[in-house]
Parts: sequence; C-alpha cells; structure tokens
Amino acid sequence: MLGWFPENISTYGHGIDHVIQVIYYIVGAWFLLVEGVLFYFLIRYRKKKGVPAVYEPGSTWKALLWVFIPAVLILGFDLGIDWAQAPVWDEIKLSLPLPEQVVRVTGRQFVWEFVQAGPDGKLDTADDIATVNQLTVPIHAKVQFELLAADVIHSLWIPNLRLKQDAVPGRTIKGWFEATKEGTYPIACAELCGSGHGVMKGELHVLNPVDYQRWLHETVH
Ligand SMILES: [Cu+2]
Repeated sequence: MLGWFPENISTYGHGIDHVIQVIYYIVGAWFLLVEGVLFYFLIRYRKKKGVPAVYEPGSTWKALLWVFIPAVLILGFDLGIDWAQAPVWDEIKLSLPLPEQVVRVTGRQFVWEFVQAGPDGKLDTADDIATVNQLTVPIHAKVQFELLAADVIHSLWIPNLRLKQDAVPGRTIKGWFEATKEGTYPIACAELCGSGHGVMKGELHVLNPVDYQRWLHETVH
C-alpha cells in the first residue's frame, strides 16, 4: 500500500519505511474505526419525532469509559510506535559511522551549498570542492554531513535516501547516509524558508567508485 513512495536507495531506508508503515496502518485503522462510530451514532441517534434532545454531561463511569478506553488504547499504540522506531533512531541518529566522505551542507535562501572534502578526505583544505545545488557522492560509502543554515531555518530533504534534517542557524548538525544505487535524485528544502522555498532544489548524483574518482580528480584540477 506504500508503493507510491519514491525508490529507496539508502541503507537505512527500510527501517524508516517500516516505521512509516507502522504509523500508517495504526492511524489508518483508527481513522476508519472512529469515523465508523461517528457515523453510526449520527444515524442511530438522529432527530426523531417525539424524542427531545438531552444534555449528556458524561458524569457517570459508563460514560467516562468512552474517554478512558480510547486514551489507554492510544497510549498503547504510542508505545508500540516508540518500540518500533527506537532501533531505527539508534542506528541513524545516535551512531555516526566513520566517514568515507565528508561534506558540509549549507542552506541559504534559496540554494543548497555543498563543500566537499577533496582527495585528502579533509574539509577546510585547499582541495575542497564547492558546488551549488549539486552533490556528488560515491555509491556504498558512508557519507557524513555537517548541516548549517546561513539565514533562516531550512530542511535538507533527499526523499530517496529517506533523509530529512532541519538546518538551524547557529548550529552544526551532523548526520550520515549511504547510497546503494547509482543515479540522479532530487534534493529539496522541506521547511518553508521564504519566497523562493519552492525552487530551492538540487540534485544528488550517486556514482560508482571509478566514475567518482574521475569526477573528484577532474573537479579538483
Ligand atoms: Cu529552504
């Protein structure tokens, strides 16, 4: 039922999709149940001749069960979602694997700026590669990013990587991803950041190791 998702090309994408599925089915079933009960009551207790409307303050235990039972069920579902997402959160957010490639990403009204470590593997050296709206990474490599915002809050969104992270002025937020399929994928801003928000778009290029090395050396020299 979630086949309309963009193709997953991230090592941790299945975990994210699993969490979304859990939430989707719980909320979907709950929605149908609540709407069903609502419409049943609407019809069952509709206006009838000779039956006056009564004020029901909900002061009896029997009436209060309509509050307590759903509250307990919702708490249970919440804990279930927590339980499903905890290992995914741990993997993506609490661990920062040793990077094979480092890139600094800056959101700026209305572009994505990338500064990528050159062949020496380090940022802030002479061989850094600076690009605008174009990010090139090798396939099957752990890419670590530091995310900054130059002006207002932006959000780095690469749907195929199942990556969405706010960029907040004054903060450097680290994260990582590993792409599993060659190709070109969209990058967007997911936080309304001004009049050009809708055109704040870029492209992620995932290259095989040979093409990547060629790109790296052609771009640096
Ligand atoms: Cu933005």
